[in-house]
Amino acid sequence: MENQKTFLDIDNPNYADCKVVIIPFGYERTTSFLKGTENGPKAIISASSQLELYDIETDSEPYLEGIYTMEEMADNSATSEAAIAEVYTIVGDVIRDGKLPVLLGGEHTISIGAVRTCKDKYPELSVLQIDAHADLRDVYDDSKYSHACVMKRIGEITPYVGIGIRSVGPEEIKEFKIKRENGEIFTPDDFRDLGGLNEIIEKLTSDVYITIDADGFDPSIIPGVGTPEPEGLNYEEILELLKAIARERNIIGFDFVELRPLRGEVRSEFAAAKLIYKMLAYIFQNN
Ligand SMILES: [Mn+2]
Repeated sequence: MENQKTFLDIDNPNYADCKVVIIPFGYERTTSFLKGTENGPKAIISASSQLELYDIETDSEPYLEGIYTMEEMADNSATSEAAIAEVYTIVGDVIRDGKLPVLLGGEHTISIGAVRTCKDKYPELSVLQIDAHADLRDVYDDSKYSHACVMKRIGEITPYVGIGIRSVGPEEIKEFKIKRENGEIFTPDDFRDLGGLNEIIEKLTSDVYITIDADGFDPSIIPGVGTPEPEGLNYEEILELLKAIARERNIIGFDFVELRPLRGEVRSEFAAAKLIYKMLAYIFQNN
């Protein structure tokens, strides 16, 4: 793509000098309700040009760590399995280069490839999921790699904890209840009833990959999603959780998926871009 914008609209530094790699991967094929997540990465990157480079809370300028933005590489004619394999390779290369991958979707399916490759390098991997949906279906629309099956597949790779879950289908109820009972899934109410965040952090191993589905947030904060489920987590709640994990654990990569930009309404992508930059501030503050 010619003259593609970079995250924060900064000139791409030399790849070798960067600690962070932004990977735009707007793959969209199995989305259930409303299309448009293929434009998520472009919208987030475009909105990021309006961010200030200084973060007040951490008194830092995270971009000084070096942020490299790759070109968009998703091919929507590819099967889900092929897209997952492509993400596996791209994220794997970034991890092996000792850098932090930040994957932008696209539909949630792509996170499977990222988790698989992180698990290769970090056998003690665990995953934190922020999402409105349990995504625990074994098969959806005849596919085991639908975005509605993503946490079922990820759970087969490595342990995970899901936060913000408030939408569960009949075929997911049994597993949802077991995981909720075990403290591996928290509804927004469960999350708010916790005395602190330790109960979540204790479930996470030393090396953590974070997958953020935009619909985990309340739709008043991020309305640009396919299924804007009410009663989501607010921005401050998610920031507090991410800050605590960055302090207590080694975050080895993260993704932000399922954002569906709305015409004439930049709130969603701006909140996403700011959250991503905040994550970088928290991660490098603790390194
Ligand atoms: Mn979701």
